[in-house]
Amino acid sequence: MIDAPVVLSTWNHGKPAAERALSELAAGCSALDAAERGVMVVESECPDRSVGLSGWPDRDGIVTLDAAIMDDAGRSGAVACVRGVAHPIALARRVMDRTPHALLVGAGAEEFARTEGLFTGSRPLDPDQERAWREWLRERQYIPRANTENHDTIGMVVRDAKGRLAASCTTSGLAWKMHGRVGDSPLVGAGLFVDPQAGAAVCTGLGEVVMRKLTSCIAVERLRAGASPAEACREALQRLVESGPLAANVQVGLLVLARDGTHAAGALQPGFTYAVGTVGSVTLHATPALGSSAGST
Ligand code: SD4
Repeated sequence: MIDAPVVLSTWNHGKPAAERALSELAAGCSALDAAERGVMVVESECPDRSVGLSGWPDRDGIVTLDAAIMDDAGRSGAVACVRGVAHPIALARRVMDRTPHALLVGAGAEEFARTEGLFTGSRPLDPDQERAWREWLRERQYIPRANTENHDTIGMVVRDAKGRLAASCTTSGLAWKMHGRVGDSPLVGAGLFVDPQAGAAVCTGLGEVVMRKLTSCIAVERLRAGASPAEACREALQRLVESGPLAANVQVGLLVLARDGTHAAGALQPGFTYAVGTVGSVTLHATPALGSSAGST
C-alpha cells in the first residue's frame, strides 16, 4: 500500500497538470479537488490545442468542450458540447455538487454555467484557430474524419494520502468534428471511471472507439476481479481490438490507478505519453504499443 499521493495524467501537458494537482494535495486538498484543479492548468493553456477554449474548433468553426469528474463515493458530474466556458471541469464539478443530474449538454449546460458564474462568453476564433480551420476546410472540404490527428485531451487519476480516489477528463474533442459530436471524455465508464474498492482509470484517444467498449470501466472492473494495473490496462485495450483490427492510425491511451496506489499505462499505438506524479517528483513516460503496457509500481 502506497500512503503518499499519486497522480497520473495524460500526454506531455499532463506534467504541469500533475504538478498543480500535487501542490493542491500538499496544501491539504482532497483527491477530488486536486483532480479538478490539476486539469484546469491545461484548460487555461494548451499548446497543442486539444483542451479548453483555445482548442481546435469543429467543422463549422465552433469550439465545443466536454468534461467530466468522478470521485470514489460514486458521485460524478459532466458537461458536453458546451461553448463559452473556460473551465468546463469546474462546471462538471458544479453539476455533481449542485444539481440532481450527472450530465448537462449544450444550451442547458451553458445556462447553468451562467447561473454559476462560470460562463466566460463566446469569443471569436483566435488567428491560429481561424487559420487552421480555414486550411482544414480547403484541404478536407468539410468532410469530418474520426481519427486522432492533432489531438490529445487531459485526463487525470488521483489518489490522495488518505487513499481517496478521483478522476477528471476535459477536452475540446476531435478537431473538425461534426457540430454536436461528443466523445468519450464526459461519459462515465468510457472516458473515466472510479470504483472505491478497485481503483480509477481514464482514457484518451479516439472517443468513438472508447465509448463503444467502455474502456475505463472495463479496466477498473478487471482490477476489481484481482488483475494487476498492468494486466487490467492490457486487457481493457485488448477488448478494443478483439472484434477486429481497428484502422491503422487509431490511438487510445489508458491510465490505470489501483486503490493501493500501484499503477500502469498502455496504448494501442506507440507514442502515448503521460505524467506520473508523487511527492517531490513528476516524470514523463511513453508507453510502447499494445502488448507491453508500461510501468507500474
Ligand atoms: C474525444 N477522447 O473527444 C477525446 C479526444 C482525445 O486524444 O482524447 N484525443 O474523442
